[in-house]
Amino acid sequence: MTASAEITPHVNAEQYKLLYAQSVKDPDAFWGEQGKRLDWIRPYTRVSDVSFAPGNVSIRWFDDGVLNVSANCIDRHLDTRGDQTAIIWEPDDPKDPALHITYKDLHRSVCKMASVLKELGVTRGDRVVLYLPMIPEAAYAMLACARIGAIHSIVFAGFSPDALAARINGCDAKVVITADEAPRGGRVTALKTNTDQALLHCDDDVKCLVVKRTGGQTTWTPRDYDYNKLAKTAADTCAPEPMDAEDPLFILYTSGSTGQPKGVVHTSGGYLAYAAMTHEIVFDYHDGDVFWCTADVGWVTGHSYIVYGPLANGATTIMFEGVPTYPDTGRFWDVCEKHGVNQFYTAPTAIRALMAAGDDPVKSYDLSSLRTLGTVGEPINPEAWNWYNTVVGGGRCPIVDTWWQTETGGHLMTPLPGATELKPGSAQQPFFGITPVVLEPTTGDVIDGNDVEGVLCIATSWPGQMRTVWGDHERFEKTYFSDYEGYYFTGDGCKRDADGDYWITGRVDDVINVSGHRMGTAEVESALVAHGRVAEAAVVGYPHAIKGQGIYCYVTLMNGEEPSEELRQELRRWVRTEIGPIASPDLIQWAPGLPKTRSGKIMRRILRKIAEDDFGALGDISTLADPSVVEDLIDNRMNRE
Ligand code: 6R9
Repeated sequence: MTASAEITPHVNAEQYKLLYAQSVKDPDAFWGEQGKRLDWIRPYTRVSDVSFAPGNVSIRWFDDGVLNVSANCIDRHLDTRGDQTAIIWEPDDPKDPALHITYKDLHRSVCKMASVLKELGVTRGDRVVLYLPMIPEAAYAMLACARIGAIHSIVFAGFSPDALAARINGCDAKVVITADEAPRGGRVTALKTNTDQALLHCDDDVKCLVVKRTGGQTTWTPRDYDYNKLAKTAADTCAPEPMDAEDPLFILYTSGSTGQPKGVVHTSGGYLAYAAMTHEIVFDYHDGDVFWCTADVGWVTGHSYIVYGPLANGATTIMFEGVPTYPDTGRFWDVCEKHGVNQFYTAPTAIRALMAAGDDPVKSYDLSSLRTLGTVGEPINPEAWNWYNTVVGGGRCPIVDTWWQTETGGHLMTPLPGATELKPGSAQQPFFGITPVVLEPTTGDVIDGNDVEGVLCIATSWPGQMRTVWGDHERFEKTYFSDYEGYYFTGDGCKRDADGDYWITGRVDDVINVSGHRMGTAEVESALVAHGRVAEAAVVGYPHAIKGQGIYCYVTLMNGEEPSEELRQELRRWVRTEIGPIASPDLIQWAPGLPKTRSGKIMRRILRKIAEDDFGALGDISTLADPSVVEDLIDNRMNRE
């Protein structure tokens, strides 16, 4: 399929090949040049200093350079585009006016927020947790932290008080920034009330800065500060703090296959250069374009492609507070038409949900401004891809299926508009400087050649790579560098087809992907067993038409407890409060016993097959302690409709 939109791509097919070859042959020369995208207070003389060696993993880029991320996203644009819109804020309710925030406005608001944070005692290196709706203040707060050298850690506003408390404590935050309430899809979440609950489990000296969003009633405690009041008198200038390239910019918690979520750490220079470059090249962004990434800033996609990448490039970026289906299923297209969106970036789960609403809601809007479409978060099925291509893109707009992770800071594999012959469902080719390798899962041997399948690792570093797990470098090494020595292990499986194009096949670990949100099955299990009536639980993913994967739970109750529909509902509610609505179980099957090996290990492979309705292919069950358990589970499996 050929991309045919009226684009003047930054790279064509030949240039891609040539530049890619250069980028992997001499990465320091390549990235040394790309680092110049940024303004440096003190230019770097060293480009990379990297070791993936077990016991000694260390990743440093541009490490003697000094810069400030907020100055790169704001100040350096003031002379040339001070009056250009930096952020278009589109509120939840389309009847409310959108805000057009210029680079000058942004500078002023970020300086005010930075001054307020300083007044609260926040200094370089301190951690600040953001628990905010998708409002401009979320971007102000991110950039204000960057301006004064504080490290932000955003907690998605859909997470529960418990999850928030764990993240505040996990990074010893000095301040939590929240809002009174978060409107979304016509409903409101009481963020401040959630924060109050969370703070009951945190140190008394954690301060809470409250932004007004709805004006809804909040209770004020001695640790609370009213942002809007403080901002009135706060200085509207604030000198950007000179930061080392390797000073942390942010922490973002993400789920893994074991234990509680870990704090992924990204640093300043390399991350920003990588976010800026991928934003420009992958979306074929050009000066003057209006760019829209529909993600929430609580996820890495929002960090890199709502805030840091676009603003570093001096773009106009849209921040959308709402959901795709409110007030109706035409909302995305309404916003595209209203603001003349040129690049549109969303998740397959949203595309599938909107596809189910039919073509009419799309066709009633003028989408002729669109040039590039993007997807992220999970594999996209060809049916959804084709609908996106023909109905939304009118067959004119290349689709970039961008594969990447919280850990990678920016896109690692993706087609490039105008340079790649597109294949629905394939992430296709590595971005510049990225060296994917396919390994044999058990031996770790590199599988060369095409038409092969295995686990996906990356052989060499790139500037946007995470540097460590906050407070636990050992966990970083163990999670990403110990299974396959000398490589960064992505946790994903992949195929390389006969043409050498890559197809991500999904996680090979116990991580599931629900509506593009990463979830460790272990997290849901530990929430379930924390309930007094549950003895044991095993959680797996199963194919779900809209969400990609649904959450299937096998629950063994305590002796004497009787299964009931009420208990099922209660457990659902329980998990929602323990983790958040995104972790809500779709199906709960009562399991008198779970299939275990003689050494007591739950055989998830079998549970996965049953959840997938694929129990004809259970494989070897000879190591089970009690094979009859499996028959019972098959007989009582849940209807997936
Ligand atoms: C950016 C983001 C990462 C996991 C990743 C993979 C899946 C993301 C994908 C994709 C197939 C794509 N994933 N993009 N799978 N095609 N285009 O999503 O980060 O939340 O950390 O999730 O998402 O399994 O390992 P994160």
